[in-house]
Amino acid sequence: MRIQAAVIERPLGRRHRRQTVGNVASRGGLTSTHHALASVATVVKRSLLAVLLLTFISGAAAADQPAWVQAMRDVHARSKGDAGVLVHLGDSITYSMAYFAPLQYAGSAKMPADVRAALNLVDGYMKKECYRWKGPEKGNYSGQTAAWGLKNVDNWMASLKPEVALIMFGTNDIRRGSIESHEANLRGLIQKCLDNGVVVILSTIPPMHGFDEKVRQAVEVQRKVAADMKVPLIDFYAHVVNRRPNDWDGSLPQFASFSQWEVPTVVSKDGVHPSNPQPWRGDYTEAGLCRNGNVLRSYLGLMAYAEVINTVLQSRTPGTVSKTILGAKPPKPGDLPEIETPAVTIPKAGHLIAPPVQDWFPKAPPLPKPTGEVILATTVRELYAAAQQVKPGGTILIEDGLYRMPQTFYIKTDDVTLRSRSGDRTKVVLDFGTCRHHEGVAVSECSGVTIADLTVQNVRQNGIKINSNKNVDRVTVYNVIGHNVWQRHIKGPSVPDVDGRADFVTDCRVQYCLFYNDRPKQRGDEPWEDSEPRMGFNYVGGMDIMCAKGWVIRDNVFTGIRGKTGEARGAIFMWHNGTDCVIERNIIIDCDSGICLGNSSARGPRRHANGFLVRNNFVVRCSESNILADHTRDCKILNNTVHDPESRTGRLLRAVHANDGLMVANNIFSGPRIVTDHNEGPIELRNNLIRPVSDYFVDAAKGNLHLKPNAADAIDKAIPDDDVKEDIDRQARGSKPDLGADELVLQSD
Ligand SMILES: [Ca+2]
Ligand SMILES: [Ca+2]
Repeated sequence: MRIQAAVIERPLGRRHRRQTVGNVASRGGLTSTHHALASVATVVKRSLLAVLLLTFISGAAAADQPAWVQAMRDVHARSKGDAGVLVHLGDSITYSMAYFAPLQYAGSAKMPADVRAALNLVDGYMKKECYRWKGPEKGNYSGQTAAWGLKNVDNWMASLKPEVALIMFGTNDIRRGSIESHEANLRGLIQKCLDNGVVVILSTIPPMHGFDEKVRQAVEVQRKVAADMKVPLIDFYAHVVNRRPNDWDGSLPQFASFSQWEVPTVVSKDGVHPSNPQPWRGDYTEAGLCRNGNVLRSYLGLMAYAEVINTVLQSRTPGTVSKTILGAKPPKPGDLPEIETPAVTIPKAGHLIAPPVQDWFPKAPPLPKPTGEVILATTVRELYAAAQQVKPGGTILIEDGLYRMPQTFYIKTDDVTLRSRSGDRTKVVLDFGTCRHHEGVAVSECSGVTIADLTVQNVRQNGIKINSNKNVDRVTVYNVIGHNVWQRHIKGPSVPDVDGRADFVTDCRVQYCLFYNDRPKQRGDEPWEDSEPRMGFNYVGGMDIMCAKGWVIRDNVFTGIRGKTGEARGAIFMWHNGTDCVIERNIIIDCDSGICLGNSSARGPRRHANGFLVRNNFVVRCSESNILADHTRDCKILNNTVHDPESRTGRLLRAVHANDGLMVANNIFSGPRIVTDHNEGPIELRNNLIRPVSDYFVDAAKGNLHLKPNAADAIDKAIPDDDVKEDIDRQARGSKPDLGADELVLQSD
């Protein structure tokens, strides 16, 4: 008898897959079937050795075994059920045909040897029909609770004659009732089973979107009930959250592109039911357990039931599963192998994202064909390899597709271009939703890099990181979409002084980009603010650049970049020694803050912006600060159209602290007022229109602030200025320029 027990146990000294890290002995499911075949002979030899060892130490092992083993043996001694009858009592998570039923036809499933051995044991013992016992007559149904279980368990015991019951209730209980009533009903249900000689396996419930605390309380109760009543426990909750601590929840924005069951994490898009993505159905290796919630739960149920057959029903010595799956120590993140990234999925047709583009937004002229070495990347693997191989001046062309990026993508080679082959930025999406790092594309220790014609999305912290502190200059970001990036779409940190003098990141260009988030930032978007929530989930912005010199930021669109309480950082936020930059022809709609020169929370001798030119921008409803000047020198804010008619703060322009030489001229501030009363010195305000003029604009609701012919107090009312020869559309201003960013050019002109 003990020989079989030893076969179920993980054989000692087995080779592991290369990626395996940490304490593999504490969990099952790592070894490929190839290894299993190769090691059959070894297993047999070791089994004999194991028998000898187990015989020798059997006295000690009995004293060591979990309390539930003897307790369940005593229950089973009173069994009135039929041998081999397993019932699953539960709600829709159990009723699903994706749970447990697929094990009946798992002949070709990808199973490590220990899982295969458990399945062989169950197959040989359990009545076949139990694989497919689904429905209220069989003890499981959608929407049900432990109270329902308690009410019906007598009927099930009479009609089904179970020998073992695997019980998981709670998900509906806690949505409708108290933890206390859940506990009372669960205890009642289990007690009835035990009183009637039915062996119980209890399972904790999985995490559920929006019910973090209540689920945790229920799980604590379930653990305590199992310990008190001496029944074996599958800690499903721990198996889920330890495998995917930050992204078990399929309703997270990074999974937006997947359908309900296809999310590659453990809980489906409804945030409640386990997922069932096709690529990992029948994959009982760690790759599948990490990504397919029904595979994970089936695996746990299988391993647990096999162990109960082994130790309780057939009175053998407990195996490894008694310590791992049915023990108190489910795997921790560090115990698990690195998740392999599957090859890119190339869609059959169409765009991968639907950005909020309007037909009047600036359109990027196509880039010239690449010169020099070209490397084509069509998979995630090839993409990362290309970044290693590319030589200075080379181009990495990316084939259309959605690329799930497993780690930060570094470019460290001078004059490299990273761009899509098609030139369509909506068809090459670098998605960092399942990335193990918090930054997307990073440029480091090199200059002259261009990133163009693609999308960067679902980044927890910085979408494009210009590591300006590592000697980076001349970066161009062109026709790029940034989507759902939860700190900064582009970040340039400070550059250390050289010989006591300010140093800079010079001559970068950001043009024809679209940066947008689908909703305000919230808890759970990125780990830093979760752990440090004093900014109220407002630590999010568009571009946040320090030490910029000679930058040009033009023809970009920023929209929906907002924090939880409306205090997000600027769409364009330039500070800490910024010098001689041009910010023009940008369109900023419904962000919390628009163009921010300076940082109120970082004052000191350094000026934040020196010699900046801010002209011909549309800034729409960015109420926290539409345009901010804070600690600047010799900056010009000319011919912008700012529209925020409902503003309570009046911050269509906000000039505070010292702004020496600031010139604000020919702008339209369509709102109640501008705020300059806390400015510490004189500034020049010249010829601005300051009052709500919504009816002057083509479509103010959508942010289109082009002038209509009735804009009487704007048309031809600007003082000509050599700094503003063109408008937001690059149309000539002529001798009678209009106020604001748009020159109304009629056919007859
Ligand atoms: Ca004019
Ligand atoms: Ca125009």
